[in-house]
Amino acid sequence: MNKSIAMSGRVIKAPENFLVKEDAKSPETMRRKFLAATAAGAGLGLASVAKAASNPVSGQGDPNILELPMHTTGLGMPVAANGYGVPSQFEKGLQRRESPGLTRVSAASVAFTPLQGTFGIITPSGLHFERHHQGWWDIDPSKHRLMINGMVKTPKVYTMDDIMRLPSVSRIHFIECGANTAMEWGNVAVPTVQYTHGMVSCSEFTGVPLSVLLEHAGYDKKKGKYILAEGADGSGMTRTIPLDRALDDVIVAYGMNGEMLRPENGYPLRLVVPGIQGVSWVKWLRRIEVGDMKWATKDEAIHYVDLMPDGTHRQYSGIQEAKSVITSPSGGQILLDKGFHNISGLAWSGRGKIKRVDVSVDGGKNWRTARLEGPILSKAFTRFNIDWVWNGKNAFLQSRCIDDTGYVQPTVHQLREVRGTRSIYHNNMIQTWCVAESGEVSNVQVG
Ligand SMILES: Nc1nc2c(c(=O)[nH]1)N[C@H]1C(S)=C(S)[C@@H](COP(=O)(O)O)O[C@H]1N2
Ligand SMILES: [Mo]
Repeated sequence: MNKSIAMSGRVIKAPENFLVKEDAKSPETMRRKFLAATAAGAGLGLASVAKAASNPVSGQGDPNILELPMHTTGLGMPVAANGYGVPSQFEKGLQRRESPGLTRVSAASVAFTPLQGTFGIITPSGLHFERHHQGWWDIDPSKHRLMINGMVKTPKVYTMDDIMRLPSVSRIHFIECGANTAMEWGNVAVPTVQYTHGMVSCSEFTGVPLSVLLEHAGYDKKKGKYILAEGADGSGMTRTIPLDRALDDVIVAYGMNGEMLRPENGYPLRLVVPGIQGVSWVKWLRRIEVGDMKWATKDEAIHYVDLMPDGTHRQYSGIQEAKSVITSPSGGQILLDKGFHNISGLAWSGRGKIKRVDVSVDGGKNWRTARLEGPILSKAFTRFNIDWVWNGKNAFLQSRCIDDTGYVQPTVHQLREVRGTRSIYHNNMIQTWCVAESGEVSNVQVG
């Protein structure tokens, strides 16, 4: 049981009492076994068995002696012991992680969000995935500038102070790297949902609508068709975005989850392009240019193109189509026992709101509709839950979402029919987790 807890991080936790190490033949263990047997006979659940076998208050030791724990008798920590609060020492296992060997240097890599251990729809900022092409920087905001130029009446240069005086909006949106779930085009060697799906996160972003800045500069309403967004890091990150989209819901953001952006996520300024793949969410944003043609920069001509089955390349395929995944139970976890389990997961669509999520426990033969937890927001994570009583036999867990355009998340075979197998980007197939009779959960591909 200790093993399963270490592997799952947090999701399927045994009651604390089960963590007590025991000598198989000690009188204490014998007595516990006896109590367990009687309790089971009396139809009591496991949790109550555990309680009966240990001190009712401290949860450990002799049940007949009332030993109050230190946290009940002593003086606790003072306020502001952590000027900036940090998670409990018992939650240290929950970390964003780099996939070893994915890239040659860590500065051009990705650290994945541990989706198996987050609740609700907001990704804690410290667990937000990070993807850099040439490392991250902690840029001095007093020196940072944003230029708006190109086909505009008055080119502008803004300081951070200038930007923070302007009207702001706060919106909750997911950001997903186009390469999320890329490994699933091939085999199923990726063990956990952190690595299969962890290049997606969801935060509340605060900033100025790009439309406000474009209006200020007087963009060319007749000839302007696109904008180019440029970052201040050495990767030369430049991305074309259609002007109508730029004027719609794009934000020049400085805030994330109630505070300034984290350096890894583009401090002090990044572009938020709801529904569009992560690469267009240019970090350390320093320039927006208005133009009348697509720029075909390196990150849209060589990279971020989809190789189709007929050998052609699909370009500018930016929208992240509807996708969902079960985060618990998920690969690498172990179910401790048959019986009741809550199946929980996330769904999102780059085109709008999630309308429905169905869940199958038999590899897609039968489906039940899951409960969507509120709020259900456009281009944001939607959390779903559904009850499940596991009979202890092999099970194949899948989730399938439908967005408000009516689009249905495809199976792996449906996706491959259209896209072939040689793509990297935009894999939104239905994910399958196999629950073995041992309770071990692993990544598999079935129809
Ligand atoms: N300037 C700059 N912007 C960038 C990148 C970068 O390397 N440099 N990486 C892009 C990619 S590929 C992704 S997926 C997202 C990741 O954003 P995050 O690190 O906040 O998760 O940032 C995008 N914006
Ligand atoms: Mo990305």
